Amino acid sequence: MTLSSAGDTIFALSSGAPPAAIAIVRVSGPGAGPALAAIAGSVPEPRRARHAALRDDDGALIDRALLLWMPGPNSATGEDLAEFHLHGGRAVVAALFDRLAGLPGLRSALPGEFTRRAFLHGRIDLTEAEGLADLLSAETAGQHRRALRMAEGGLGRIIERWRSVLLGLSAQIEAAIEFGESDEEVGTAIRIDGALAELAGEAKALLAAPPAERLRDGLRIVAAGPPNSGKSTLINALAGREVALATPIAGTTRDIIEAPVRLDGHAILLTDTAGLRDGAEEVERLGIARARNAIDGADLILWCGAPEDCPAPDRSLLLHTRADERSDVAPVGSLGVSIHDPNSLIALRRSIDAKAHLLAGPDDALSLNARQRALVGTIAEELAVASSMLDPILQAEHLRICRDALDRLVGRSGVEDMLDSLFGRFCLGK
Ligand SMILES: Nc1nc2c(ncn2[C@@H]2O[C@H](COP(=O)(O)OP(=O)(O)OP(=O)(O)O)[C@@H](O)[C@H]2O)c(=O)[nH]1
Ligand SMILES: [Mg+2]
Repeated sequence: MTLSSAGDTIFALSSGAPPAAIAIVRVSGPGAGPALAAIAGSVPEPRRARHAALRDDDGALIDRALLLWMPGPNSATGEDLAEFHLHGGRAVVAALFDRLAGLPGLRSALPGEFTRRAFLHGRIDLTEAEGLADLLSAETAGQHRRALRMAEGGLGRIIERWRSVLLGLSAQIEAAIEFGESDEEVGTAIRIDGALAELAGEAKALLAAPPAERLRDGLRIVAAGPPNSGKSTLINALAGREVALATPIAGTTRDIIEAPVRLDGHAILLTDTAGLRDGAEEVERLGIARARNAIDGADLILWCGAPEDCPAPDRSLLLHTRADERSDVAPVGSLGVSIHDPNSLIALRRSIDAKAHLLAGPDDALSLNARQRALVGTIAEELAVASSMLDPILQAEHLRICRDALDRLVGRSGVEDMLDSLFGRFCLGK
């Protein structure tokens, strides 16, 4: 998709689906001012709300509405921008749409096109656009706060600081290359090494934060263990509904069963798996292979088997399931749970909540998505390599690669291929 942002003017309903109390229609591009003049008689004072009658081309009244006029480049999109706040009835909105579509150079916007224009005009960088996309889809308080931090330029500002430090260091290296070795330059090299190591440390710290996908798509919590250990029953209890079949027959669950739930404010993807055992028949074996994959990809495993058999103790909560029926007591470090003992389920939820808090990290942390992590990873590596190099020419080359990765991070270069998929995530009118 190629979009010319000069020349054409876009419009869309930016508020929720009608009918609603108020509908907000945005118009962005060079035709926004003429559209206001044509429909409302004149263009209002910039950035001041004005009440006016909206009229069709034959003078018929469409609605009385509040108008906003935000001339570019100091507008959300960086272009001339008009907003109509009208009554949110379907026919009212449809009439305004017809009127706008009849004006020369105006067309309906594509999903995310307003934000895309804001990015193309440098009003926001790519990390802020990514944060906005997450903000629009945020459902939990944690997702909201992280997305807001990104949308407000939390990462963009760090990148800008790194850029200016790197530019300064590159200049020092260039000078060292030009003037050759001397005692003074040895001093410069040490200063540069220290600064590079410091930046590399910052990059590594960013990478250590929980990935954004974990918060966006939910923590993956997987119930696993031997057949008949009560995994499906547990998943049903946690989900609060019958997600999976639970029967006394060992090998009931064959496939992966996923249930997105909200537990104490955390978005969680609960996963039930086939019981692990040797010598199962073909279909069950396929299910067990899937169970092992789910265990590998889990953020947290609810392990329902013997503690010594747990495949990943560092990512597991050890559970002593069906506790009411057993004569043995829960071993140290295991939590006894019984479906018939509400207190044990409350204790389980508390343990899950504590783990989820740890996995999600503090609410004010910056969470990087896969694209951002790959680039920050490159930066951390290149900085480490550069600081270990003695040859300033090679050092300069590694710093150039770092600067290139920084440009990609904020969308200054090499991002054409991902813009469609990013802005396609936005709703119409954003
Ligand atoms: N008394 C008692 N019975 C339980 C408890 N949890 C599960 N059960 C019973 O144990 C049997 C097996 O439970 P499931 O949840 O199907 O076990 P599973 O681990 O999913 O089994 P597979 O899918 O075969 O691997 C069922 O009859 C459950 O009703 C419990 O805490 N107490
Ligand atoms: Mg089961």
